[in-house]
Parts: sequence; structure tokens; C-alpha cells
Amino acid sequence: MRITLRASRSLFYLARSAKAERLAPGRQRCCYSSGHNFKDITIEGRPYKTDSWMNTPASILSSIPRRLHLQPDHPISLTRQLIESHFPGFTYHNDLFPIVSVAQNFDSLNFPPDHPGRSRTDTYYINRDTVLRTHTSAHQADTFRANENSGFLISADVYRRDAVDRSHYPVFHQMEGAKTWNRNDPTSHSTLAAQIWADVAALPTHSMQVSDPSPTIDPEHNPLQSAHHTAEEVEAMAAHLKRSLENVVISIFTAARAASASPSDQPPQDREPLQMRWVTAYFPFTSPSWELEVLWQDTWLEVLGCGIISHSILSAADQPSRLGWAFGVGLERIAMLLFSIPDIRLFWSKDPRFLSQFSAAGEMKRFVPFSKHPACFKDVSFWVKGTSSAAGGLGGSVSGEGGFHENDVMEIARDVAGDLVEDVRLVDEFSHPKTGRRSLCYRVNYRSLERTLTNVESNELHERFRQQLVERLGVELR
Ligand code: FA5
Ligand code: MG
Repeated sequence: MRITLRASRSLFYLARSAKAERLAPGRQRCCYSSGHNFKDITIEGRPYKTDSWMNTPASILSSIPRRLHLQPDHPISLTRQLIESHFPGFTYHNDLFPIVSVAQNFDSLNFPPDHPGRSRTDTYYINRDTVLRTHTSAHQADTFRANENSGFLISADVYRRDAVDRSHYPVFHQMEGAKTWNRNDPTSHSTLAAQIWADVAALPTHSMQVSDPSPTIDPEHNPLQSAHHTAEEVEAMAAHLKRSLENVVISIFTAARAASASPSDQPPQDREPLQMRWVTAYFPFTSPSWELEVLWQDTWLEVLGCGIISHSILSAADQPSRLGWAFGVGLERIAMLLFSIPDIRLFWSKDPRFLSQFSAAGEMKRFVPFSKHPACFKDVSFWVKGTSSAAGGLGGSVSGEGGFHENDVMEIARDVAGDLVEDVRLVDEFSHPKTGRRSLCYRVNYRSLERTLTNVESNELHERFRQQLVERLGVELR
């Protein structure tokens, strides 16, 4: 079975069916944007006009200055540096501002106009034309246009309205990587494919078995850009891409295992050989495309997406003679594996008991949990407004005409409880046989990473959560 820690809710999960998933008219009404009054706002000295598309809460804006990927000794920053060390000669961009245009985040990457990733239920908007970037790919086009180096890495904070659980947070970090070759490179008399194979041969080798059962090119599901690339060129670029990324993941797992003090200290799964597999994927800006998954505690965990850059993107960036690969890796995912960090909220902790455990100077050490406070589960059941809606269970579906979307529930939970909410999940849903009304039940786990919550506190939080569901989503509590 393919489980990806609810990662199937990613920006691209619904991409193939995007056309069928027309954005529901009237969606605006259900999203939290009232109360903003379309004020002008200033973020780190930059002025922005807001409009009726503004849906970014202050709590999200306040995380912009944190820049965890640049904090010395922070595990996200250490993970970034470890990956960077595998790409010698690449240019690094680590301080690109997170507020970008819709053109940068979506249009420049061939997202169709009706792609669900653009919806206000999935993406934080400042105004109709301006978003908090949802991925580091937002900077691909500009970086290709600048053409400073044939290889670059971009590490940055990215923002998505998403599930609430131990592996999802509305702010996380990605590293984008790209490497291109120039078809008109005058230095060589051999074919471009032969040049790329020579570059593959210069990469470090490894002896790990990596499962990769699908052909590099599949005319139906993972096509060659046949007007621009030969199959030989793509085979060579795919080999270069996959070997480069396998080397990164292998070195990270090797480091993670070395971090346990002695073999008897190792958790049982660490005594098993590392297992990785390539799976066919889809992105609107690469073809063919793949994802790399790692077997971690009996679960296939998706760590990155990648592929052969669409020619249209390089061409639009004034680089029509270039071709190459790109990838995007989730730094939290890698850091959680690397340091055995059990909950994604910990990365945002300012608790010295967390931060003092990581250092660029000393040996890499596993995270030692400093506390485990009791869970506090509370349920809320309600009737959704309107008759037809999708709760967006595992598939993270886009809402029907009722305009209800699960991400709105998630955001209200974060708004009310901040980092005191560990997990929100749908535990029951049914439709009334006569009225067609839909009832949902969500179970919330309130648990602080730092202290034990009192009953009074968790009751108050839950009551506020229930009231906000009514006020903002118009649901009827049961
Ligand atoms: C992307 O964001 C693409 N931009 C990646 C890409 C770049 C493809 C260049 C091709 C070329 P995706 O949505 O799958 O794809 O996210 C990439 C990685 O980010 C995932 O594999 C995962 O490691 C991480 N990630 C995604 N969503 C979350 C989340 N909510 N929390 C933590 N990590 C996440
Ligand atoms: Mg993905």
C-alpha cells in the first residue's frame, strides 16, 4: 500500500483532474476574510493592498520573520546545509522573500487557470494577484532568466492551508534544485547526451538497491517532450537527477543511523537496510516526473518531487537552448527523519530544551524528547451548510456547491489553539437520508509540547473552536 503521511493532499494531487474540479462559485463567502476591511498592510517594510481575496491570518504573517532555514544550529538549517554539501558549485539562494505574484507561483509554471492549487481554500492570498508562495518552484522562472549558474539551490519557507497533524504545518520549508545543460555549448564535439553521461560518471556512486520499476519515459503517463528532447538526453538527465538525489538521501540516512550511540541503541527499523523507491508523478512544469519515497517505520514517506524541466519554462525565461532537471524536497520531512523529531510543531518551538539539542559544531545527535504531556481528545459534530459538500477526507477534495472545505476547519483550529492543537481529523460523516444534509464529526487532540494543559484550558479552547465554526462557516452544531 502506498501511504504518504497524508502527503497525498499535496498541491499536485488533483492536478490531473483539475479541469473537472471547477472552483465553486461563491467560495469566497465561506473563507475567512471578513474583518480585514481591505486595509493596506506592511510586511517587513513592503506595502501591500489587500482585497476580498485576502485570507492570510495574522498568525501566519507573524511567522515570516522566523526564517528557520537560516537560524544557526536550527535543525532545518542544519538539514539545508547537509543537502547543499552534495551540490558543489551550485549557487545558493536562501533569502528570497515569501510573498510572490500569482504569475510567479502558478502562471509561470503552467498551472491551468482552474487548477485546485490556486483556490483560496488551499493557498494564502494577500490580494487577487499576490500569494504567500506555496512552493519554492515559484522562483524557478526568475532564476532561470538570471542564468547565473547552470546549477542552483533555493531554500525557503513555503505556506499552504492544509491538514493539522504531526507531519503538516501551514508553514514549512522546501529546497528547490535545478541543473541545466546548454545545447549550444561550443566546448564539446560529442553529443549532448554523451556529455551528460560523462557528468553522470563524475558523480559519486553508491551500492544501495533502489527500486525503480517504471520506464523513464511512458508515452501515456510520463511523456517525453519530444519536440525538444531526445529519449537519450532524457535517459541521461534522469540518471544524473536520480543519482544526485539518491546520494543525498543515502547520506542523510547514514548520518541518522550513525547518530545512535551504539547498535543496541538503534530502533529496530534502523537495523534494516534503507529502502527507497522511485514512483511516477505529475507536475505541470516537468515531464517526465517522479517522486522519491523512503520506507520509514513501515510507511512509504514521500520526500521529494522532481522531473525534466518543461521546455516552455526555460524558453519563456529566455533560455531556449537549455534543458535539465529540477527537484523540490521538503526540509521538515528530511529533518524529522534525520534527527528523529516526532512532531512538526517542534521546529517552531523556542524552548531551549528543544533548541539546545542541535549544533552545527558537534556530532550529529538524535533528538531526545524532553516531555510527553497527556493528549486531550474532544469531538465536535455539526451539520454543514447546504446539502452537497465534500469534507476533503484523505483526498483533500475541493468543495461542492455548499462551499465547505476541510482546510477552513483546520485553519480555525490553528487560529483558536495555535500550537496547542496537535491533530484534527475527520472521524465520522454521514448524509441524512431524507434531507440530504451532511453531518461531520471532527476529533481534535489538544496537547502542548511544553506543559500539561488544564481541563479548564482545553474546555475553553474547544468551546471557542465550536463557536468559531458556527460564526465563520455557518455550520449548525449537533
Ligand atoms: C512541490 O511542491 C513541487 N514544487 C516539487 C517539484 C519541484 C517538482 C521541482 C518538480 C520540480 P509537493 O507539493 O509534492 O511538490 O511538495 C514537495 C515536497 O514538499 C514533498 O515531497 C514533501 O517532502 C514536502 N511537503 C509537501 N507538503 C508538505 C507539508 N504540508 N508539510 C511538510 N512537508 C511537505
Ligand atoms: Mg508531492
